[in-house]
Amino acid sequence: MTRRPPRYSAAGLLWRGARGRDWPRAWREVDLKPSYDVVIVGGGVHGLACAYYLATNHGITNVAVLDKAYLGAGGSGRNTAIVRSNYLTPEGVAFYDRSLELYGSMAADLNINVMFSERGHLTLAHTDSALRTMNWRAEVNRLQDIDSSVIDPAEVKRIAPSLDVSPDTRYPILGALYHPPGGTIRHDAVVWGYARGADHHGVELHQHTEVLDILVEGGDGPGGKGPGGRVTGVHTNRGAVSAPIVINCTAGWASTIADLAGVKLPVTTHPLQAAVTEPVKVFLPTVVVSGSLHVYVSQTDRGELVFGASVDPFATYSMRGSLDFTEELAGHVLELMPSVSKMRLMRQWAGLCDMTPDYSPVMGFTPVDGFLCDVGWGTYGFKAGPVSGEQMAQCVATQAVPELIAPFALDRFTAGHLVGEKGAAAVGH
Ligand code: PYC
Repeated sequence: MTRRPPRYSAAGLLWRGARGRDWPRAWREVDLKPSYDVVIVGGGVHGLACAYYLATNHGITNVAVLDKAYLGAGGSGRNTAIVRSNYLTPEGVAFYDRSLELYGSMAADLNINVMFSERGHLTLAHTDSALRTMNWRAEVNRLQDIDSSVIDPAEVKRIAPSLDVSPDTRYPILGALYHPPGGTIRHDAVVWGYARGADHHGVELHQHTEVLDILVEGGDGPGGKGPGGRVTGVHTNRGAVSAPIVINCTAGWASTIADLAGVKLPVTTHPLQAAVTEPVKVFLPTVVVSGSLHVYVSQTDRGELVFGASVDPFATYSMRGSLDFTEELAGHVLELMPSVSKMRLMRQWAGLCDMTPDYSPVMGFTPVDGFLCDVGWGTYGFKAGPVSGEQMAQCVATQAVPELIAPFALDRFTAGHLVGEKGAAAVGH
């Protein structure tokens, strides 16, 4: 089934807005069927993008996306909406660059205003070793035609005048990696765009549908699960569903969902906190990241500053904000931008990050036939949503691992082929 997303004229939008009703549902609410060709666990950007590309690129529409909460309730709604492709490894650069490309055409592709703002991205270096890493990244980036270069403090000041670049600060800015194509995008619109697009192509979206078990037979582990087994479906709080393919697209619960199939993931889960200020006149034209000071900041079109810091140092599934975080954040932000000292924080939140040993994801097939993973995103998940969906859909449709995600296979941890991406982190670890 293919239905086109509704298109409204400006007059139609005004009329509906003024009446405040008569909006058609963005996606259907349907009964859960007893079987699908593909079940996707997790209704965030990754799961929805995968469903969308299964339907649009490969004509696979008998697909259910299941989420235990609402669409976008997890990492997709709890990030700081930064996108970029200035990674450290050639594998990472190629992969995130495809994501940036898909983000760039998303408004037209999905017919939704995702507010993509290619405002540029500065990663500050405060030490000689940080400057060396920035030069390394710039070299790797440029070899792959990514617009990325190291600039000096005077150029940093020209791009972001509110930064204190004087040499007598506690952490002087020695230079920065400048990546003009990086920027921000409205994260919830991305979720809604993929959800609506997938729905219009016949995919079913089931919110408040929790996966309680993954059904596997013939495996080496307890209950016939684990390596050597074959997936047959899932058990949910709304009943059993059979499916020959189940894809784990969760964040936060990646390892617990994989455990249900008898697959062990090398993942520990840590909260990552963020905060937003009251709105002020726009003064920060670019995204600014300081790995050494553990802070990244951008200004929304409404004028709020959106901040993030390091992942919390303990493993937990709690998503509570903490005073420690706000205190440290405020201290570090003021080192960089003393002029914002009077701004008030409005809100803080946390998302969950599934950290792998090399800070790269786990994508593709697993030792359980029919059970695939798109997980282990650490602090890079949101920016990878579109490309992950596209590539996972291709993996399912062709039953072959696409080149772009081959480096991120689960067996790299036993084969010793790690893809070390810690040096590209905006977030302290
Ligand atoms: O890698 O750019 C990044 C990032 C920002 C916030 C979390 N990760």
